[in-house]
Amino acid sequence: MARKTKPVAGNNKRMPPEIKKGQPTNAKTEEMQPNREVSDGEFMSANQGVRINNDQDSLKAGERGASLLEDFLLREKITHFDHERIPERVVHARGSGAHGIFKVYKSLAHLTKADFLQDAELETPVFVRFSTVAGSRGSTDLARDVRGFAVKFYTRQGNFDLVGNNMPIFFIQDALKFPDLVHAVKPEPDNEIPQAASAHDTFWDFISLMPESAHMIMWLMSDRAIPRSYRMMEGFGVHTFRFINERGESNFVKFHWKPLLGVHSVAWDEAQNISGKDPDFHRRDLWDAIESGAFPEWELGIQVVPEADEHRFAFDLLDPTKIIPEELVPVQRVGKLTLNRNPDNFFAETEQAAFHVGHVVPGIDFTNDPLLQGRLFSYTDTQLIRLGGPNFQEIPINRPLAQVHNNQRDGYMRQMINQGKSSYNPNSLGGGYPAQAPAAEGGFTSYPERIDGRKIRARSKSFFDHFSQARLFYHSQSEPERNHMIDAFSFELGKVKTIEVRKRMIAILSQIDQSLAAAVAYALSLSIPKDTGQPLNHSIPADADPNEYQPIQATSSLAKSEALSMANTRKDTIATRKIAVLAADGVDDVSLHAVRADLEGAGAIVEIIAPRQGFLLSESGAEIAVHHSLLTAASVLYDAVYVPGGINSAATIEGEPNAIHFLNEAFKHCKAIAVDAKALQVLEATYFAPKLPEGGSSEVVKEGVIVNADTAMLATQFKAAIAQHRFWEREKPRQVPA
Ligand code: HDE
Repeated sequence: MARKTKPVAGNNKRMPPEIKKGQPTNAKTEEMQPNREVSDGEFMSANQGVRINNDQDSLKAGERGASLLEDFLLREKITHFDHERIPERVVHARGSGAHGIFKVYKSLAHLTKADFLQDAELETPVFVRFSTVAGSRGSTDLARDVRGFAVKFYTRQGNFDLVGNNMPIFFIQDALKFPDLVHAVKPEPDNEIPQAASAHDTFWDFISLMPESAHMIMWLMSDRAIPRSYRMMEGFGVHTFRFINERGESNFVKFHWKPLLGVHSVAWDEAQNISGKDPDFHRRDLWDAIESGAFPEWELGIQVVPEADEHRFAFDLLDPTKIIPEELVPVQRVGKLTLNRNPDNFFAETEQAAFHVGHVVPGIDFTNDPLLQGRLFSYTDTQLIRLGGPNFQEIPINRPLAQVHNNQRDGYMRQMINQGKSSYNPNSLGGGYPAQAPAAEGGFTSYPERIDGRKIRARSKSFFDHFSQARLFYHSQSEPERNHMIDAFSFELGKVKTIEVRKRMIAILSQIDQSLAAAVAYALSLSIPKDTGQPLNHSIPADADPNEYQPIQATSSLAKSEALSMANTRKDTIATRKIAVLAADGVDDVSLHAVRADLEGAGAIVEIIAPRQGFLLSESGAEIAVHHSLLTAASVLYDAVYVPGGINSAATIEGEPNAIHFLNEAFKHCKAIAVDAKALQVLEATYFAPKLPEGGSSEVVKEGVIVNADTAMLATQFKAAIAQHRFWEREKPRQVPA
């Protein structure tokens, strides 16, 4: 290690030699460079720069004496350590972030003057943070929950944050109810149980009294709430926003993110297992994909509604519990987001990232959605407590690439050194600067929406259809997806102890779909309650007429929407899918390598799992590196499994209970399974073997289980099966004891 011999003034301000080996850079990641620290080859120093000679022993009064108060090195180190933690986010505490870039496909000038949406050549740096909502910072990634999908665009006109979720709607219609919702879903206040789970009394108590949550609950009980990967989920801006063009014309817009790998989920039983085997599953998946160069990509989609069409729909565009079905207003794909660089430091970047739905640029504006309006207050407020003061925008990950000049001053941890005497406007001593920018120079002007109304605490009647889109969602699901929802409701309500709450939920479900309500009621040994005329909605102002607040019955103009079912997602790639190969000494070289090469050629990640760590010896005596032993791997961490041939290998795997469990579980979770016909004995040891045709056929393809003696053909069939993601039809018998 090349060490400096003499202290050099300012040596700890030296810029690191390069940003991060092999990682793409962009204007934002380069702008953060002066804040990066690299210790390679450097001496250790205290915070004031003095070099440290002994970092092992505190200063004592004699070798066995008490520590001295004088020990500034001990005090500084311990004090800093004591203050290492900041409050976690009150919601969305658990998350993972990454840097990337965004490019629009072609100019959207006809819709918006936003600078970053004008030029297909322009690359806008972004930082994205994905999150769960309810759990704390250390909770499992695989909770049944909404996922946050927050994107910070560092545009030339300032930061634009699209702070969205992986579901296009929300639980409540008014921000005033947000603290209630969050209190209900968080662990219960007496014993702080359960962590990162909605399956408990307080959540369902609240939901069962709030029919406006019906649509969101359908999404939450669907497989969307247990994504396979952050890279395989959609994102939505949720609220209706506005685009404003140069002529000052406004169009309503809904934002979508469409993942290029398709939208995929895991099974609920699998999610619960992953939570134990690898609670960092999504974080690891995102990190590994970016490190390996398999950069996650999404297309930005927009649904545009001309202002004149504001009242064209049966639902209110301002109601955040409603989607605009894609059949009514198609999603135009207008640009691409690519995540290509992991953060250098989780705390500095991901934890300190401060998103705000109110960070907008000229060309993008708000609507009166009452949820959006409340959010416009909350996000700055929450950073003040979480990041400790009003200068959080100066933290490297938050500071814009656009220049900042204003008369805001001082406060905790101020970094900027404002020169000059004047910190007010108007001023003459500072030459009148900083000057207000005319709109033509990028000065933000709010859309002059006409508003004419009385000051009133009330809700528009147009917000009172709570069930038609909940029904549309349910009816748009494939049969397996509907079954999963029935199971999810039965699970969650099954964890609720208060029978009254269960009953109220059945009453709500019966407003959405009778067969759904009946199936869930059956699982709980309840019946669908007769219509007693009792109010369904309990979220009513004190002096209001309860009838005024009850849901109205409406039918959607659509019976189904294809876009709502994950069954209709793209299934044309196996890129980044993880494939386990169960092998042991004596594995057939061709059977292993040919299939492996084919899968890897298609972008999949293949890992060898053997009885022991280290390496195994193939039939020809070649050493093959082992990724995991059967002890450290689990089927729930893979998308598919392959058993290659080789007499000794097959005999060993057949005799390994963990390997047979691996296959049984992969079958139970409906994954693609391929077995070289020369290893058929392994398959015969599984639980599901009897479901294959008699006689040990050398070619079987059934519900994603492939047996073939011809490895080339096997690889082709296997790839096609993996691209399908899951074979849910296998769930029917539901007999697998894994
Ligand atoms: Fe948030 N939300 N939210 N939210 N939200 C926060 O801000 C809030 C809502 C969303 O990765 C907090 O910095 C209110 C909808 C994401 O850092 C807080 C209301 C949507 C993230 C807050 C909502 C979101 C947050 C907590 C109802 C989807 C994580 C920490 C009016 C469109 C951002 C923070 C990140 C975070 C308030 C509803 C998305 C407390 C009051 C709807 C993705 O300010």
